[in-house]
Amino acid sequence: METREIHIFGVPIGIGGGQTGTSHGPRHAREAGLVEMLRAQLEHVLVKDLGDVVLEGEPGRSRLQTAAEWSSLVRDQTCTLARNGIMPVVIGGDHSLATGSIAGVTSARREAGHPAPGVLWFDAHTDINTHESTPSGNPHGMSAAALTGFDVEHLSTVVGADGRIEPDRLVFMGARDIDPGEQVHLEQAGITVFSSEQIHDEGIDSIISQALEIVSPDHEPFCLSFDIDVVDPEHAPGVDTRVSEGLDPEQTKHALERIGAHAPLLLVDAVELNPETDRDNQTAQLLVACLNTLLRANVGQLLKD
Ligand SMILES: [Mn+2]
Repeated sequence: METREIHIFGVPIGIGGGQTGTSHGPRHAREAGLVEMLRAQLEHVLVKDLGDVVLEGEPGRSRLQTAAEWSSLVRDQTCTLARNGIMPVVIGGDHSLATGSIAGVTSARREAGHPAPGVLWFDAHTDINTHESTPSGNPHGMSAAALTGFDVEHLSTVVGADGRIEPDRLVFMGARDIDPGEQVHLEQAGITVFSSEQIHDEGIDSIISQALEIVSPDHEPFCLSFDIDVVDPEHAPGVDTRVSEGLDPEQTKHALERIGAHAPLLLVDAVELNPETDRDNQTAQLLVACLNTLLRANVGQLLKD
């Protein structure tokens, strides 16, 4: 049988968030057994750990410019992997890195004659502020804005025309902390948001079916950007920005299992793990378990592709 490859790399960036502890996320995820678990659990898949992408010499530039420089490195890496038919699994680090990871894969898909892929974005937030609308100034809240064509200083340059995604093929899952300016952007762009409240009311299965119908209607390959703060802080305290009323771990894993079984994944981001706010490695272990569930379910799809 043919072998597929998944390459993991870390992006120890914290400057895009409100705290800098997420820069230790990649190390923390590896210490929780990420690489060993995937190697043991994924059959017919070669799992490689490429180590971390590292930006040299940060001081002296703005946070947005620095975040954009990190994302530019990430973009080069995911673009090269996608061109070679390899699935990048990107471990953060703060969520600003998704600007680069998604733009890289999207540009590689366009280059190969495919449309921009759909993107499923798990997050307590919608990360769709610009530098004008943001209340916090944090670049990790602007990645989705740059990717969908809003003008964000420095980050939009990383995305470029070929890295841009289609707003009507982007879906947010589990959002529950949306700034007023973000609400305006979501409506302007026509982006679908399934809030955590809707998920609790309607049930995860119904919502996942609706979300997959938008990001991958004919089982086309798509991208997953997974911010662990989508899970309730009671179960995932180790994040930058805790927001209550989140998903529970079982709901989350069930959703990921269905996503993995639906279509081949082009990219997985796993971001915002902050060991400085974690409790007994609970969040790191949950993140590793989530990735394991997702990718085990995706193996059959990858081998079919
Ligand atoms: Mn996020």
